Parts: sequence; C-alpha cells; structure tokens
Amino acid sequence: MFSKVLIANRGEIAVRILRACRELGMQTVAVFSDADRQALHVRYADEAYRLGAAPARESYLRGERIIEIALKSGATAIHPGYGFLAERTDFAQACLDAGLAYIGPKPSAIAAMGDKAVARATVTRAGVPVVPGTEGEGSLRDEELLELAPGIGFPLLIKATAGGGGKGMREVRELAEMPGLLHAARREAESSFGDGNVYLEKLVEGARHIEIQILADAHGNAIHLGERECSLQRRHQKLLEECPSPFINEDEDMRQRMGDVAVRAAQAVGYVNAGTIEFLVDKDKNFYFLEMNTRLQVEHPVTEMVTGVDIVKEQIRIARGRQLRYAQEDVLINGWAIECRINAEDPYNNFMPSTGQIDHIWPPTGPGVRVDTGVYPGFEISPYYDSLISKLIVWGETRAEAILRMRRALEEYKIVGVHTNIPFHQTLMDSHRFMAGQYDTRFVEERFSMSIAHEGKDNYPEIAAILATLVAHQQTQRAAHIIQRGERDTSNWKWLSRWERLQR
Ligand code: MV4
Repeated sequence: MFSKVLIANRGEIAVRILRACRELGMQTVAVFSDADRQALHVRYADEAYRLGAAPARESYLRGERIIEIALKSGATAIHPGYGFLAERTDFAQACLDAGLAYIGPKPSAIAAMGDKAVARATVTRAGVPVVPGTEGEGSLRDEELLELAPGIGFPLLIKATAGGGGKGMREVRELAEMPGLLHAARREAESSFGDGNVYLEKLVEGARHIEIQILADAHGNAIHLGERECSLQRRHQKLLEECPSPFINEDEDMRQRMGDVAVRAAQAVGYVNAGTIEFLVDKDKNFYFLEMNTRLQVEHPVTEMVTGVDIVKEQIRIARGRQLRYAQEDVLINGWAIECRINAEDPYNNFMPSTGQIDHIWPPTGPGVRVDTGVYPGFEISPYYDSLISKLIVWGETRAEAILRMRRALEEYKIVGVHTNIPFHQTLMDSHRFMAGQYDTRFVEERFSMSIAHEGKDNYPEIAAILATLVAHQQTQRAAHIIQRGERDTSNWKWLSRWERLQR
C-alpha cells in the first residue's frame, strides 16, 4: 500500500493529480523539465526533481529516469496522467518491475487496446459492435486489403493499427485511388508510430464522437459514469466537451446500452482502473466501438461535475486495491457540465500556437465554475508542450443554464500576454447550431466561422468612439483615487505614515 506518489506529468493535469493526492493525505513528488522549473506543479508538490532539458524526449518521456527518481525519493506509486508515458506498455511494465504501483491499467490491457486491430477483434468477440471492416488481428498486405475493400464498400477508411488521433488515416472513395492512399497511410503510420500496419473500416459519415467513462477495480467490479459528447474538435484536437451528450440526453435506455457495452469492452481485456471507450454514433443512433483510451482523460472533469465522482481519487483507491465505492445504481447524472479547453493559440490566425509570458490572468470564479490550470501570472508559455493552458468547466442544472454560465465565465476570463482561443469559445456559445446541440465531428472545420464575430462591422467607428469615451472616463476616475505625490521625493507610503501620525 503506497502513501507517496510520483506524478510523471506537467501542467494542469499534474496539478489536478497532486490535489487528489493531497486530499487523500499522500505525499507527492513532482518531476520537471528546464522549461518548467517555475511551474505550478513543481511548487505544489512536496518534492520536485529535475528530469532534463525542455524537449519531452529529454524530460517527461524519460521513463527510466522517472523510475529512478521514484525509487530515490521513496515514492512507491506513479501516476502517468495523460500524454507522455501514459499508454506506454513498456513504461507501465517497468514501473511494476521496479516494485512501484502504476496508477492505471495493467500492461496487458494497455497493449491489447493499443493495437487498434487487436482491440477491434477482442471487443467483437465480447459482443461489442464495431464498424464493418477487415477482421482479425494479423497484418494484411496491400493485395489482400484491395481484395477485401469492395466487400466492405466505399467510401471506407484506411486506419493505422498503431493509430489514434487520425494519424495514418485516409478516406477512400473508390478502388482506383486505393493503392496510392494505402502507400501514403502506411508511410505516415511508419513515421508516426514506427509501424506501417493498417486495416480498413467502412466510413461512417456525419458521425458524432461520444465516449463512455468507465471504472473497474481489481475485484471484478466495473461501472460506467455515463457519456461525454466530444464531437467539437478541430484536426483531431478536442475543443469543448459536454456531459451528458445533447444527442443522448433524455434517452436513458441508449445511455445504459452504451454503458453496458463499454463495460463489456473493458472487461474483454481484464481492465482495471479508469478508462474511456470511444464510440462513433451515426444519425440513426447506431453506435460503434472506435477505440479505448487506457488512461485518465483531459475532459474527465465534466463527468465529475455531473456524477460527483472524483475520478482521480477513484484511480488511486483502485490502485491501492480497494473496492469501487459505487455500484452502477449509485451513479446518477445530475445537471449539465461543459468544458472549454483554453489554449494559447490565435483563433483569428488559423489557431497558430502563441507563446510568451502570461502577464495577467484573471480566471472566472463564482457559482458552478471550475478552472483547472497549471499557469499563473508571470509563467512563460513555451513551444515545447501542448498549448492547453487551462480548462474552464461549468455546471448548470440544465444545458441552457450551463451555456449561459459558460458565457458569463468566458467574459470574466482575462488573459494578457498570449493569444487564447477564448474568442472562439465565445463565438461558439453564440452559434445557433451549438445552442441547439446540432453538431457532428465536421462542424468546426466545415460549418463554423470566427467571422460570425465580425457581423455588423459597419459599426466599428462608432464602437471605437464609445470604447474610447469609456476608457477616458475610467482613467479620470482612477486618477481621482491616486493620492497626489508630494513635492521632491516623498513617496505615498511616507506621506501615509505621516498622515497616520497626525491622526493620533
Ligand atoms: C472513423 C470515422 C468515420 N468512420 N471511423 C478519427 C480519429 C480516430 N480515433 C478515429 N476517427 C474516425 N474514425 C469510421 N469508420 C471518423 C473519424 C473521425 C473522428 C472521430 C472522432 C472524433 C473526431 C473525428 C474527426 C474526423 C474523423
């Protein structure tokens, strides 16, 4: 049983995990790169150790060094967070070999879900629906794939077995273009994953991306925590998530069927700890297993807000060998949660990453608002890691209340020094399709435009004049509050103390 945890990550998720450890009374060890010497997770932990230079390969991806630090510091468990070493079978195994608890699934489960063709075959045997495609788990040659393609039907998708995140994926409209696309997909998969193996799936058009959070303990108990709607994304980067999904919402029967299937998929690989089953859902509400994420996810807070379950604490309890604290019937969906990913990027300039110092940051607060972040005023956003600077999560009794609250929170949120995608989220909150919950995975790329924000630009001179007047007015007001500087070099502080003495 461990009581000191090393967090093998950075940023908001490292802070999130540290907080769970703190509440559970555990000691914490942080690791950091040269770019993160001043980071929040380093300040928050009981101890912190340097990993190396800023690039991830020289720091957060150095599994052996991280294990060495754990042993040296007396930590007896490692939480990998998401990204970096999470979902690396070899790292999970190396932790166990070193006698450390790994706060996550067994290496065998990570491996079984890591190969997408193996995962497809495994969950199919457990009765989980998958999109029609190539069957089995062996690797197939181009000639075999070309022969199988017409039976699956066009349009279809070539996918990398080592894939995820859309890398090595190609849409095929007809047989004639397939040899070229196979070649391109294999080459991309080879360079991204060092594995050029691919498989085929029928293309599901206009689908939603809905995922189910599951929890499983080492005693054979497994439950689901409902779904998350994750269709709002751009180039496979999620931008906003909701719980529940507006597409499922009142359809409790569908939620339970998807939940049961998700639990079955997890059990098919002997899954223990927290995990997520991704589904494609078509417009007729048919759902198909896509893949399983064998880790804590970025968007876990929306599930926490509506179920009241602290997923990170559950992960730690599960890793300590405890029984799940909830049975399926204990899990209730209460209200609505929305998460906006606040990224350091410029939505007016093709979402270009923005780097530099955060001069000022005023996060929103108040009822129903949660901000998970790893930054603070003065922190430098470097180009070495992803651009996520914070997650703004709101809860409301209804979806409408959550949207209004998100609008209010986005207005309150002030970040100076770097560009952020806050204007994108504000435009999204005003979009009729978003408000109606009518969107699929193509929405942001194909139907959404930031220029909605520029409607009525004829009024710009007028708006500018009003703003100038307001600013001038505010500055006059502020000046009235500043105590007049005395002659010569008398500071306001000296003036104040003299004034106080005179008052006695
Ligand atoms: C699909 C699909 C349509 N049909 N599979 C993209 C990333 C990878 N995890 C799976 N992906 C997709 N697989 C079939 N058979 C559409 C996507 C897809 C997608 C999925 C989830 C979230 C966003 C997406 C954006 C584009 C395509």
